[in-house]
Amino acid sequence: MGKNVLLIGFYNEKALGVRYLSNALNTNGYNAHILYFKEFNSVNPSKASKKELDLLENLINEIKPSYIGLSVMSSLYLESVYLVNDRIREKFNVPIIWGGVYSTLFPEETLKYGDYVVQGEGELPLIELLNSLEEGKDPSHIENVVLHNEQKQLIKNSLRPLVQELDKLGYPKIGGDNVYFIHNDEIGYGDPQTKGFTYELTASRGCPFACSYCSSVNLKRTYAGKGKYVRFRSVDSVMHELKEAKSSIKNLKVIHFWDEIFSDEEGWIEEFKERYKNEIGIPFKIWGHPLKINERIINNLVEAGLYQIVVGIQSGSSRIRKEIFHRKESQEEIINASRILSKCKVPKVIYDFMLQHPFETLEDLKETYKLCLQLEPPFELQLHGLNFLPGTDIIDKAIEANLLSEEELNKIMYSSIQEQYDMYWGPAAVNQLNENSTWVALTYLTQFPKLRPMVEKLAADVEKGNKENVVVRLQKFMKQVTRFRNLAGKAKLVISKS
Ligand code: B12
Ligand code: SF4
Repeated sequence: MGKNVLLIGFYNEKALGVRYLSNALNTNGYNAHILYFKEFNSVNPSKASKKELDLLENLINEIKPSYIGLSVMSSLYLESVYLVNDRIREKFNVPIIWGGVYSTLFPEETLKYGDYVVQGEGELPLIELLNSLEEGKDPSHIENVVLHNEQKQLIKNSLRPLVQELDKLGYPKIGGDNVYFIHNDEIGYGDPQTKGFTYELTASRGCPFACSYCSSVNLKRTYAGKGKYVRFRSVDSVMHELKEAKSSIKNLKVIHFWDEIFSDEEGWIEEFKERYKNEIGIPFKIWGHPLKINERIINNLVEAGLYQIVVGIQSGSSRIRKEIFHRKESQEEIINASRILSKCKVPKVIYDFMLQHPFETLEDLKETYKLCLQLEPPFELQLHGLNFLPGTDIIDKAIEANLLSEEELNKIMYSSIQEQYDMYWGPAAVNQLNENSTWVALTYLTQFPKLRPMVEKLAADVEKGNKENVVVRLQKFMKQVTRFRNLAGKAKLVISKS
C-alpha cells in the first residue's frame, strides 16, 4: 500500500482540482484521500469553526497522511485556509504542500505558510515532488516547485510546458472511499457529489479572452511561452468520464460543464452532439461568450441537450466593457448573440452583469438598461457586484484612476469571506439605495417581456425624477416571483425521469 496523501479542497464539495490530483496520485502508487472542507455557499459563508478544525485534527490522526496538500483555488477564503494550515502545523509534523490558482499566482507569499508550493497544473509536479521526497533526493530543481533549500534560500523553479494532450491527465476521481466532507460542525463520509443531482466537469482548460477583472489572464501570463493555453479534451475522454458519473450517481439529472468558454472547435462540437445525445442524454449547462455564439454551435448544442447557458456581458456600456473590462464585443455583437440564442431555442438563457462599481457612472447604468431592452427574450438576468481579485489588471486601473487606494483595495481583497461575498453577491452589492439603484431595478425588470411597455414608461418617469419607489418595489416583487419560478423549475428537473 502506497503512502497516504491527504488533499484538502475548500468551500467546494465538487472541487475539480483535488479530484484530478487524487486520480494522479492513485495511478502513481500513492493512496489519496480527499477532504472537502466546508460547502460552497455564496449567500452565507462562514469561516472554519473550532469544531470543524477539531474534526480535521481527528481525521488526520485517523488517516496518518505522509503529506498534506492544500488546494487554494480562490483568495476569498484565505482566512479559513490559514486556520487549517495553523492547526496542522500546531499538531502534526507533516509536510504541507500548497497548490491551486492562488498559490500559482502568489507563490512567494504562499511559501510563508507551506513547506512547498506547486505552481500551475499539479498532476506531474506533485508526483515528481513526492517521489523525490520519498527517495530522499533533493527536490530543489523540480519544475513548478517553489521551496526553500537547505540553505534557506527561496528557489522558484521555472514552469514545465503545459500538457497539450489533456487526455493524458485522465479525468477526476468520482466517488470511492477515502473521501470526507467537513461542514456545519459535522463530518460526512463518501463523495458528496455522488449523493446529489448534478455532476460537474470541464472539457477544456484555459480561456482565450483577457478580461481585466479575471485571474485567467494572469494565469495565461504565468504560462507565457509554455505552449498553447486553451486546450481541449477529446470527446471520447469526456464521454468516458460522463458514463462513469452516470453509473456512480443514482439521481443524476443535470451535467454542469464549467469550461471557461465551452468549445467551439469545428468537428469537436459535431462529434460531441452525436455522442452526448446517444450515450449520455442528460440536460447540461454551460458558460458562453457573446463572441463564441453562432448558429452552428448553438444548434448542435441544443440538439445534444443544452438546457442552460450563462453568458457574461458584464456591462451595457461599451466604454466600461472596452476601456475598463477589456472586453472586445460590440453592442451589435451582443444583441446578435442574443438573437441566435433565442432563435435556437436554448431553454434557459442567463445574462450576467457586474454593476455598481466605482468605475460606473449613471450614464453607464442607463446604457446597460438600454442594451437589456434590446436583448432578445426569453432570458434571465444575474446582476451582481464587481469582485476585485488580487493581481488582476483592474486593480491597477482603480489605483490609477484614484478610485480606490492600494490600502483600500487590500482591505477589500483580504477581508473576511462573508464580507467578500457580500461585496460580490450580497444585497449591498446591487441594492444600494441611491439614484443608481433605480436604474439597476429598471434593468432587472427588462427580463420580463410582458412588463416591458410599463418599464419603458417608468423609465421615462424616472428621467423626470418621479416613480423611483414604484420601480424599486416592482423589482422586489418580481424577484420573489423569479425565485419561486426557479425553485419550481429545479423541482421539475429533479423529479423528471432520466
Ligand atoms: C470552474 C470554476 C469554478 C467552479 C468550480 C466547479 C468545481 N466543480 O470545481 C465554480 C463555479 C463552483 C467556481 C466558484 C468560484 N470561483 Co471559480 N473558477 C473556475 C475556473 C473557471 C476553473 C477551475 C477549475 O476547475 N479548473 C480545472 C482544475 C483541474 O484546475 P485547478 O482547480 O486550477 O487545479 C489544478 C492546479 O491549480 C493544481 N492544484 C490545485 N490544487 C492543488 C493542490 C496541490 C497540493 C497541488 C500540488 C496542486 C494543486 O493542480 C490542479 C490540476 O491540474 C477558474 C479559472 C481557472 N482558470 O482556474 C475560476 C476561478 C478559480 N474562480 C474564481 C473565483 C473568484 C470563484 C468564486 C470565489 C466565485 C464566487 N464569487 O463565488 C467561487 C469560489 C469557489 C471556491 N470554493 O473555490 C477565481 C479565483 C481567483 C481568486 N483570486 O480568487 C478564478 C481564477 C476565476 C476568476 N474570476 O479569476 N469556480
Ligand atoms: S471570458 Fe470569462 S474566463 Fe475568460 S477572461 Fe473573461 S471573465 Fe475570465
